[in-house]
Amino acid sequence: MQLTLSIIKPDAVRKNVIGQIYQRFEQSGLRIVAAKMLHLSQAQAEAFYGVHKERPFFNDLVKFMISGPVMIQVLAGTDAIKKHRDIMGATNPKDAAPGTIRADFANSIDENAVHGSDSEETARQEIEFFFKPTDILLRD
Ligand code: IDP
Ligand code: MG
Repeated sequence: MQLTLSIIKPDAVRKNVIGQIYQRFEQSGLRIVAAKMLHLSQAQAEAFYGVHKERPFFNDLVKFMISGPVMIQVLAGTDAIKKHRDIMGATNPKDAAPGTIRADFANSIDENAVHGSDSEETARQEIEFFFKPTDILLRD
């Protein structure tokens, strides 16, 4: 059993496809064990994406991530981090395999519908960034 952090980004929330993306999680065997909708502040978005602060796209990424509400959830399951990354698809939707979330719901590399943790360490840090341990409701 593993936990990972998922964010449905402002473009996908604007498209009204939260439910369709949740269905992908559930169909792949992942469980939503915590969730909240937030409109991130600039400081929150800058801190969350701090690892990318030297990248040329950082300012645009932050601006996009605060352009509207996001839906944030913790997903649980066997091999959840990789399973989630697999159903998300590649960062650039042009490279994303057919049937992945980004292939079906993202328009561009800048506005690519979803975020997912990429390792056990980032999953732990990213979950902690948004949720208290008591927010996570594990069950069988
Ligand atoms: P990931 O979301 O697939 O893990 P990362 O490399 O961690 O991809 O990049 C974080 C986010 O930054 C991406 O999801 C995307 O929104 C944005 N991003 C990454 N690379 C580029 C780029 O080359 N141009 C514009 N935005 C980018
Ligand atoms: Mg990443």
